[in-house]
Amino acid sequence: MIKSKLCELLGITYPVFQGGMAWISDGHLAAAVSNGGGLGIIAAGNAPGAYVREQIQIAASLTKQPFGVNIMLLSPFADEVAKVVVEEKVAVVTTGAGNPSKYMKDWKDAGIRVIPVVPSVAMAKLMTRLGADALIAEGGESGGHIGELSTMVLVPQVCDVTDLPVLAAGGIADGRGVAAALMLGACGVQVGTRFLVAEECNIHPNYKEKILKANDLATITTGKRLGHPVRSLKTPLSRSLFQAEYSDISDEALEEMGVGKLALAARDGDLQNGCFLAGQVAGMVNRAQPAADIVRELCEQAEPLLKGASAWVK
Ligand code: TUI
Repeated sequence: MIKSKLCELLGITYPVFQGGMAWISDGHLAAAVSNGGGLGIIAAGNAPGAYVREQIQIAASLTKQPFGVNIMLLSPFADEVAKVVVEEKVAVVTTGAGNPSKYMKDWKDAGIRVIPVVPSVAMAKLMTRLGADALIAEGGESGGHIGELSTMVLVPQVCDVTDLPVLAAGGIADGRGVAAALMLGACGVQVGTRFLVAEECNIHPNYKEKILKANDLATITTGKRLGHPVRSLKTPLSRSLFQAEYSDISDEALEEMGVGKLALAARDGDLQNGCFLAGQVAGMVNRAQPAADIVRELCEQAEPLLKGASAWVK
């Protein structure tokens, strides 16, 4: 059984978080992951506080295990959602796409475990100083909004500057990734893309089919010019966003091209105009399963690899 200090800190069986994916990670998926012994996470994305409150209540009705909420800091509703998580007494808050400093004191005073995504060593140091409970070092292999560094180089450098538990994210979809993350110094992982095909993941079937059919080169990064690079599956939309970035179109018009496209993918399965966020591991995700099986399999596959690691040492 794979165990780490993260399991003790949060009262979870397996050191596996399900990434909070905007328009995708709802109360049903989060509860299924938490019931499977990992930490399920509801994504606030760009949604208002009332939606997040509703999803928290759904998850709480479906599981007695702890679960979390991810707050996307670029959201116009971030302040509102930051209050909802306190009122609803959620166990864990993760943050993404920005600096959560201004909320940290309120969350800590409410007894919430605060676990920010850090894309750099500087952010890891700052979050450690401000009292985070753990850190998620997310590399650019991830789907969605990404930083500069890859998981392989980010995780050890973050581990070197903090005593907090570190989770590795980005590029992890099976037990080999889990074992490698632990070797880099992490004591847990966050996985997004593989949970897209979980049976309890309520997205359009076209999205799941695109993931199951994806190969190693199926993703593309767009949005660099606008300062927020985003990784998604190659589609007519993402190819035209990519081309537009190197044209003389204005930043405002480029920004406008991306608005509302996550919902078109997740809710409507619009293969032409949707933005299907996914990590580079999409090519490794070949089977739909219950969320609990994904959590267990990730850890059970890592066990023999870690036990066998001594074979390298002569
Ligand atoms: O947040 C994510 N992934 C996301 S958010 C999202 S919704 C969105 N859609 C369009 C454009 C932008 C966002 C889709 N996927 N992952 C966690 C993450 N956080 N990755 C990178 C960061 C990050 C970046 C900068 C965290 C902190 C940070 O700090 C910058 C600073 O100094 O303020």
